[in-house]
Formats: sequence, C-alpha cells, structure tokens
Amino acid sequence: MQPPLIVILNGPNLNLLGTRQPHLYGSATLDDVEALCVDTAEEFGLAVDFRQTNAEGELVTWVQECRGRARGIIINPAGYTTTSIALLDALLASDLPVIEVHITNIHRREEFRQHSYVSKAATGVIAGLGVEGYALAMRAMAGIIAEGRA
Ligand code: CA2
Repeated sequence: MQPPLIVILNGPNLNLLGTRQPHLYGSATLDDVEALCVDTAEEFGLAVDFRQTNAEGELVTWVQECRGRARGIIINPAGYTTTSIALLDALLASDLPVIEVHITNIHRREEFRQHSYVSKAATGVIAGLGVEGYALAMRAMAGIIAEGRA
C-alpha cells in the first residue's frame, strides 16, 4: 500500500529562504526545508510532494489537484495569506485537513500580516517556530490522519 501523501505548498518569495533576511527567516534554504519534510515524512510513514510558486493561480490549481490524491495539505501561503480569497476557497473545496505554517510569528509583526484568510480553512496554525514548524506540522498531520479526524 502507498503511504498517505501530504502536499506541502509554499507561496511567493519563499524560494529566497536562506539567501536574504536571515535575522527574520533563518539560514535554512527551501531545499533544506524540503529535506526536513522528507525526513519527517519517513519517520511518520508519509509521502510528501513539496512545491513552491510565486503565482497565486498556480497555488490555487495545485490545491485543486490535491482532491482525491492527497490526504492533507500543509501550506505556507506567505504573502497570499492576507489577500487571497481564491486560495481560501480552493482550500475549503479540497475537503482535506489543512495546516497553515509561518516561519515567523506573524502576530508580533506588522499589523497587516496578522489577518489570515487561509486560517478559515485550517485545522491548525503554526507560527514563529522557524522552519521546524514544517516538521511539527507533519507530525500533527500524521496524527490527524491516523485518528481519522480533520
Ligand atoms: O513567516 C512566514 O513564513 C511568512 O509566511 C513569510 C512571508 C510573509 O509575507 C508572511 O507575512 C509570513 C514572506 C515570505 C518571504 O520569504 C523570504 C525569505 C527570505 C528572504 C526574503 C523573503
């Protein structure tokens, strides 16, 4: 039997991780984050499909494609967190458990970062724990799937 697939989606500018603003986002690159997620997936008997895009429409399409294919979505929507009703609608329509991850604690940053449309579709939100938040989200998703709750 195939391990349950978790799709991990990353929004705009996260391709710059580890190359700029390390005081905010740390020194790990997006490739490092993918490796962390692959390792964590192995630990919990999951498979991962890890992606990043700068395009809102592509993110929406990828969420739509999760239906019937994936068992859960972990998403760092980055700049689309606070703007994208289209992304929220796609996540709601996916009927999958969603965990929202932010590397930084958006609640202690500028006010404009503190409202999330995506949270309306999220089972849980992890913010402020650096890239380790992705591994914690994987662990939480493994529990959600094992217990059959969403
Ligand atoms: O804390 C997070 O993970 C954010 O989702 C990151 C977004 C920001 O718009 C959100 O408010 C919080 C920004 C992603 C840009 O990432 C960069 C990484 C390194 C260098 C430059 C940008």
